[in-house]
Amino acid sequence: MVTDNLTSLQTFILEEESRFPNASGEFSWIVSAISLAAKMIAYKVRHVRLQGGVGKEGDVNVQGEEQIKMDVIANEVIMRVLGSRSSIAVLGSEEDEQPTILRKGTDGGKYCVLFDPLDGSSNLDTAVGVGTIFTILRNDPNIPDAVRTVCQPGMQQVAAGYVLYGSSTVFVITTGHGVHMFELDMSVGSFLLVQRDLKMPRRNKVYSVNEAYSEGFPAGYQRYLKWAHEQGYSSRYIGSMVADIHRTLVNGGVFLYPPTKKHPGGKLRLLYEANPMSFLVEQAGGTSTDGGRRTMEIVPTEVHARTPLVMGSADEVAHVMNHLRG
Ligand code: AHM
Ligand code: MG
Repeated sequence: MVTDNLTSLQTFILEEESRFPNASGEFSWIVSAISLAAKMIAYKVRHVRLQGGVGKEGDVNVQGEEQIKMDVIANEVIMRVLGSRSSIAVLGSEEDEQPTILRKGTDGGKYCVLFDPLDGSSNLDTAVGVGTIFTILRNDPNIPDAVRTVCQPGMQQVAAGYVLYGSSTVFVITTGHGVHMFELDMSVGSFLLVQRDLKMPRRNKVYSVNEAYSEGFPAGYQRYLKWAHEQGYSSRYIGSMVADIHRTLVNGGVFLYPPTKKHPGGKLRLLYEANPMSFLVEQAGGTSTDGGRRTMEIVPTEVHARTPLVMGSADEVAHVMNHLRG
C-alpha cells in the first residue's frame, strides 16, 4: 500500500505558490534561502562546543544583552544567505539596531524579512533546544525609511515560521493557509513534510511561564496562577521560546510572558518574536494577546518594541484573559 508521498519544503512551497496564477516565484526563493541558512545553523548548533560557539562574543546587542559567539555566527549565516536574494528589499535581525536596506525603489524587492537568528541562545551551553524565528512582510517601495517599512501590524505578515534545533530539527511555517511542519532528514539534507495543517488542541491544562517572576506580575496573572494551581494544572517552562511554543503548538496549553519588574512592557519583541509566533498559533486554531489586545493588531511604533504575551490554546488563553479582567 502506498502511504503519503514524501514532500520536501521546496516542493510544498512551490505547490502553495501555484495556487496563485500570478505568483512570480520570488517568495519560494526566500523560503528556500531560509531553509539553507537553517541547515547551516543546525549543523553549527550540533557542534557548538567543537566550533567554539558557546563563548561570549564580548559585545552586547542592541537590547543591551550579551552576545555569545553562536548569535553572531547565526546572524552572519542568515545575512549572507538572504542578502543575495533579489526579492528582498529589507532584512532585519533582532541582533542589529536597524534593519538593512538591500534594495530601494526601482531596484525591486517585493519583500522584507525579519528574523531572530538564534532565540534562546543562552541555553546553548546546556544543550537545550534553540531556534530561528522569521517573518516575511510585503515591502512598500514608497516608504523610504526601513524602520517605518517593517513596522507593520502582524496581520500583514505574508508568512512566518521558526526552526527548532532540538533533538530533531523541525521547520514550522505558515503562509496564512494553516501550519505545516517539516523535519530535517540529514541523509538527504532536506526538510521533509511530517505534518500538514497542524491544529493545536483547544485545551490542555499546562501553563508555561517563568513563575519565579510572579511576585512582579500584575494581579490578574497572579490570580490566574492561583486558579491554575487549584485546578491541577502542570507547569512546563524551558526558557527558550521556540521550544516552549513548539510544545504548546503540538500539545496545547498556554505560554505567558507577562509584564515583570525588570520588563514592565514585556520582554519579548513584537516584530521579531511575538508576531511570527502569533501568526502560527492563530493559524493552528489558537489565540494570542498582549493581555488585552490581539497581538497581531498592535501597530508597532519601533522596530525593537516589546510586548507582554499570552498565547496558546483558545480555551487556555480565555482562562487567563478572564482572570486579567478581574
Ligand atoms: P533572547 O532573544 O535574548 O534569546 O531572549 C528571548 C528568550 C526566549 O527564548 C525565552 O522565552 C525568554 O527569553 C526567556 O526569558 P526568561 O529567562 O526571562 O524567562
Ligand atoms: Mg529572541
